[in-house]
Amino acid sequence: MPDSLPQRADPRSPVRSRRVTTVFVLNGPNLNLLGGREPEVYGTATLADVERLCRETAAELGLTLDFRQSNQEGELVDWLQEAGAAVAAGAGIGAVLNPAAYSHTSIALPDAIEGARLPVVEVHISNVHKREPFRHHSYVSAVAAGVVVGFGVIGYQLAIRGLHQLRGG
Ligand code: CA2
Repeated sequence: MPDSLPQRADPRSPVRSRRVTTVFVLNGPNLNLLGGREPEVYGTATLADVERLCRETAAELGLTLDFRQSNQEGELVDWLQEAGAAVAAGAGIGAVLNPAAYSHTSIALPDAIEGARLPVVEVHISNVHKREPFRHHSYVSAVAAGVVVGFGVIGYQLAIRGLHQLRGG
């Protein structure tokens, strides 16, 4: 074959199996405080503990974990767009998102998820439906592929597994 012709990837090539596939886990405002106050609502695990749990689950599924937390709505929007671009490029399966209080207030987060065509599983540590009425509605749920609520921090592991299954296992 002449050098000038583009080389097509051989689908049986071992190079394909070396592709890194990322699962993003994105956390919203105040989740950096986990493990401190309100243990009766959120348990005693810290966000670093949650990251360790997610890393274990991602590794079991052969995924690379990209774990982040921000108190800024705009930064979360940027990260959702980044995750969407990774999925479009075949380098990511989607995102597990705990939007925290922005679940109940933000239009920008669901707009970003839809705009980026990002598969998202929404997770809440507490059972928001057992709590104050203002926590019963999430704008994110309408654009999420699935929602995991009330299982404590184990919910993150369930969400990663669910997202992985939804994306074809
Ligand atoms: O249950 C969840 O995961 C929430 O997303 C947590 C948010 C809350 O606004 C949502 O309604 C439900 C709050 C995250 C703040 O976490 C804290 C942890 C310890 C101390 C204070 C806040």
